[in-house]
Amino acid sequence: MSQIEEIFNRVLDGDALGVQAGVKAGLGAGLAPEAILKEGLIAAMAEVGRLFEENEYFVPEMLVSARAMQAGLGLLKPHLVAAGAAPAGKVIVGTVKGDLHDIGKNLVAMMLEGAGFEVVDLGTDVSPDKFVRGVVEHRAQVLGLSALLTTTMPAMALTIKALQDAGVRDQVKVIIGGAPVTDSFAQQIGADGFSQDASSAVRLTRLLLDQ
Ligand code: B1M
Repeated sequence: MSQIEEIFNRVLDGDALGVQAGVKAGLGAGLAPEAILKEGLIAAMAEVGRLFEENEYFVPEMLVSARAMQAGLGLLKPHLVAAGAAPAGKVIVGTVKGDLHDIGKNLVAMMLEGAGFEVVDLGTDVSPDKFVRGVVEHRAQVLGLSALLTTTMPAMALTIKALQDAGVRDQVKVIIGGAPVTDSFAQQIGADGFSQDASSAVRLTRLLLDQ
């Protein structure tokens, strides 16, 4: 079994210590951090989702797998995040109201930090009002919203509406992402952009800020 398969399997088992040992061993053996991330950790979470749909995994299994993935991600972070120079801008990120999924959002935050942005992470289950307060208080140039549930996607539209109602919509670019989110949804709700994954979120942020 390859080291990446080993990491993949340990995530499926929800074995956080095993994942950490696998990531350390993989890095020590010279595996690319991006390969460990994509083919090991992210691929395993996709498989967890498939097993959940097939009723082979239930919420507790999803949760321990998520914890195991986060444990591996913590070790990968310094390898994915290059030391930034002067901040390239300020970005607020958060998972929208009603939604507790944070792994994708954490990855986006990590990649943005790596690209030199100052990131303020408001966490999960963030209300539209809290996003508005965050934008105003931190004078953020970009607001990044994440949603993993089809039922919480409407909270993205409500957040944009709250920015409009507070009179600050034109002070901030809004980007959205998450597994069920699409480009056409972004256009429909008046977001400034959508990205499929964490690295394209960085490209999009740079583009929106003319960098
Ligand atoms: Co949940 N869950 N979950 N879950 N969970 C999904 C999302 C699901 C697709 C599983 C399935 O059925 N196959 C399904 C949603 C179905 C739907 O809405 N259509 C689902 C469900 C149903 C639920 C519950 C309702 C289950 C229940 O209670 N009955 C419940 C809801 C709780 C809530 O939020 N209120 C629930 C709970 C949980 C756990 C808490 C157990 C756990 C989350 C733990 C955590 O995040 N700390 C969990 C997990 C782990 C998953 C799966 C298995 C994995 C998600 C993940 O972390 N993926 C997921 C299945 C799946 O996605 N295949 C599933 C890895 C991560 C790196 O990818 O988050 O997609 P992702 O992020 C990517 C991109 O989407 C993008 O970049 C990231 C990196 O490339 N991206 C952005 C994300 N945000 C972005 C923002 C951007 C740009 C890009 O700009 C700002």
